Amino acid sequence: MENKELDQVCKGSQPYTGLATREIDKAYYHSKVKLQRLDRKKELVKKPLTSVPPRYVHPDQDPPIISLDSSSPQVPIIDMQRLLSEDFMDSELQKLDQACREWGFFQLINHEVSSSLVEKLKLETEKFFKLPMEEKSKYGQLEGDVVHVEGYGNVFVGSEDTKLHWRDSLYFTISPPHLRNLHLFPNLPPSFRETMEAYSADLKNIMVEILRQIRKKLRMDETEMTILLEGKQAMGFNYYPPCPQPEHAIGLPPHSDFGGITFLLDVNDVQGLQIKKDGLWIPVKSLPNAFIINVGDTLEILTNGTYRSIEHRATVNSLKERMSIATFCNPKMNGEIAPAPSLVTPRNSSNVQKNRSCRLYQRTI
Ligand SMILES: O=C(O)CCC(=O)C(=O)O
Repeated sequence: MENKELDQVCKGSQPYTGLATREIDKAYYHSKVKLQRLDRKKELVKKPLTSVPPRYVHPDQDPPIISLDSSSPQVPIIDMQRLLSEDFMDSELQKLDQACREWGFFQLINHEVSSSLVEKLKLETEKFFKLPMEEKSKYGQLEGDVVHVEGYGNVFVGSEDTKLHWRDSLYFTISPPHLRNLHLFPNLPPSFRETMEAYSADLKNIMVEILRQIRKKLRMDETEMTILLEGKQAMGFNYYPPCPQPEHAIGLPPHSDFGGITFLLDVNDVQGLQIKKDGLWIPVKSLPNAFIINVGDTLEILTNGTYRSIEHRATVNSLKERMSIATFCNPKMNGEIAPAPSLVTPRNSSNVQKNRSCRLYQRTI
């Protein structure tokens, strides 16, 4: 964005747009932490925002039904080491099965992704979001392209009337490499790229193991997970700035994920994720060194509705910025998403109605 245009936005003579507002969000954040030296742009918005701009207002949000304390219902915890050990695998698999049926979410601990790799990715992520806006804008979403949601921006902005989310995100396909977006991935800072490649490979291994366990538990045929095992992996880096009226804005509105499973990593230990369980919004606090994993629509369909793809949302707060990293294990392109034949019986054939090709599905979400 040109400085002149930005100046007008900051003076309030022009409606907010995604890019300008991000600059304002950033300035708001910086003014909160009392930066010693304000540059020209930040000077213009020295006064922190005291209300949410209209395009960001999401009225009538359901409040979380409970606050987060030790008596709150907790997302089940699955221990990867126990899942792989002779002695405990049956009981742990039973827990995994129950978590996917009843919650659609679980926290995975003892997963063997090295904590140094995870910490490095968190640092690289923070570094990326703290880059000047001009730098980040180089990775901006392309318009008019089927892959336009890839890149840096406010994903899923459909038109000028679309309500915006209190979030910036960097989203792209990382694997298989030939599906990477060439305007984007090779240009990311090299240390960020290398770290995320190593992380993505480790998560792929965990995904393969979890899907293998699920297949075993549900007695699915060998090939019935192929659509996910040969699928593509995408990464979404989320940045939620502090918000002056968190009750009127939303970081990410209620949604379910399209793919097989999603791994969520909390970057800076600030709570924001809420999941809908039995009609109520429940806050989820991630455990140290854990991934929050959820079932996506494709796995719900594949398992003929046995496992549930649960609605979730990201809330924001007035004091702290929040960052998270979502890694999506999506089905392969052109595959047919349908219930696994081994799980369909005359009695349950109508559990899941959806049955369409991935390409069509991806276009219509
Ligand atoms: O940041 C979060 O807590 C949720 C992220 C999420 O749901 C997503 O990226 O799809």
